Amino acid sequence: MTLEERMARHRQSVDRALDRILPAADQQPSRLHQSMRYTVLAEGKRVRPVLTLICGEMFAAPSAPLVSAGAAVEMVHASSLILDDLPCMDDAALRRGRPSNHLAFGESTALLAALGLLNLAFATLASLPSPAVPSERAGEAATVLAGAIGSSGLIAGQVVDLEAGESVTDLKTLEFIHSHKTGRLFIAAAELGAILGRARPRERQAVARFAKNLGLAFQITDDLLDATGDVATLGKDVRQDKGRTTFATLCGVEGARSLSHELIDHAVSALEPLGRRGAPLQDLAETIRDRHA
Ligand code: GRG
Repeated sequence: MTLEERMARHRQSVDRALDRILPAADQQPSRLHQSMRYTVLAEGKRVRPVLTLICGEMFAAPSAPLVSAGAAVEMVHASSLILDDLPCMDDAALRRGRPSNHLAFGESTALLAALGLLNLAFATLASLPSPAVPSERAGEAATVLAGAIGSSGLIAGQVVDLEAGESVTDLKTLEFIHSHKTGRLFIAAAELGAILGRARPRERQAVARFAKNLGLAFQITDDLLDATGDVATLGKDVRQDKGRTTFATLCGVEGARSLSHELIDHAVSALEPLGRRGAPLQDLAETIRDRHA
């Protein structure tokens, strides 16, 4: 199976699970549930849940719980997108090719939808225990995901990003921001697959190192696309980073590109302990090296 076929299959199973897990659009309070569905079910790349599913399959994780874990990761990601777009944060007007959640539903509903999604993500992990998934493993998955989001994870990255504002930031701070805002959820996504597949510590460490490097490379390519891409292809505002320090402004377009390639090389070398089993992850890394959207 090619990587494209594998990714399409994973995206489809995650989308089906999300549709099933999310409250129906007409369930009261319907505006809130519409708002939750609006961002999660909009067209996104689903790269984080795909990472969960590829890692889980690599370690023969049971399929249904693996897909649910991928859906939980995507709900957290969508929650972070809604929050990130709010006027008090990045104040972005366009997301996933549509008006941002707060522009479509109002700020208070958007905020509550983001909280509803977070809650639902953890409820989904709490429902994993079954003969195939002992409760300690579901608990470990929840602990990893909570750690990735919390005040030492995405939230830390966002706070430092907001504090930096438009002042010039050094490379170390920029790396801190994005290894937290983006990297931490990539790592958790990969680790959830490894946890459900009962990977050995060395194997879990390998996928976590892979995801750490891939997450940062993904963010750098995001900066490059913001600097060089267009709204129609990306489905979100471009040149949003104007006035802010990004990898592209700090290192120049070529410098940022070579940094992202270097990180992808590191990601691929992290897979060595996995031998041939790491091939789908290596292919995934190469799609990010070449990404245009
Ligand atoms: C409590 C969940 C939570 C978060 C609070 C708001 C916040 C802290 C963090 C913001 C994190 C964030 C939105 C980082 C940007 C990461 C990024 C590269 C987003 C774009 O991801 P893609 O390109 O988007 O995968 P699609 O739409 O394809 O899924």
